[in-house]
Amino acid sequence: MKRIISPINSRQDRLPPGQHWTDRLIILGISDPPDINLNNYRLKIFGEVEDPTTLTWDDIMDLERVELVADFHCVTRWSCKDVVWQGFHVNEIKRLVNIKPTAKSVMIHSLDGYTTNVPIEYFFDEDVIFAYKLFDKPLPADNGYPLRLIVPKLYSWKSAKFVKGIEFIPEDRPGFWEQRGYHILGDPWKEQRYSY
Ligand SMILES: Nc1nc2c(c(=O)[nH]1)N[C@H]1C(S)=C(S)[C@@H](COP(=O)(O)O)O[C@H]1N2
Ligand SMILES: [Mo]
Repeated sequence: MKRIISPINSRQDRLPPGQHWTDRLIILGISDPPDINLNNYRLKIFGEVEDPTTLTWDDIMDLERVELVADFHCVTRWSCKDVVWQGFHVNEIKRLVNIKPTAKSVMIHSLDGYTTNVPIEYFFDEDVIFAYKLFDKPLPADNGYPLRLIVPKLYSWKSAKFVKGIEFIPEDRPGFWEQRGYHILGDPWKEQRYSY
């Protein structure tokens, strides 16, 4: 299996300003985790793409598996070192749907009603994956079962849990927390916490 170590882990300023290390992921979500039956689970990929598609869980299991080791930085100031995820790399999506040149950003849709936006150049990055395992075990319900986006270079509200849809959009627009005062991008090293 291919192993990716996020380049953020080897930064000289590994801990972003205003953060402190914790020894585990702290569960933060807008509601309880949704009930999931993998037989009915579908991942919809749509928007500014040539070939929109809907994947079943079996389709997802057929995608090449990668391991990602990455620090995790929450805007509420805790950070967790070397979290180990497994899943598929975002480049698999390029192969599946043919992204149109008009796609400038991605809106992630989750089963709990959560959404978050990630500009296309941050989405298609070497260390961005959709994870279904955490520390070698199936992703726990609270951490995003069955599928979760991981974007190590941005604050972890961008790492959407319970993903059900990937929408390519022609213009960046705010998701759930971004509409409620969080920064539109969220770079931890620039302390882009809030939009005011
Ligand atoms: N679908 C969904 N994803 C979400 C959230 C949420 O409420 N719903 N909260 C975000 C926030 S603010 C954080 S800090 C992380 C927390 O991840 P964890 O619970 O695995 O530690 O999930 C992010 N992803
Ligand atoms: Mo967060």
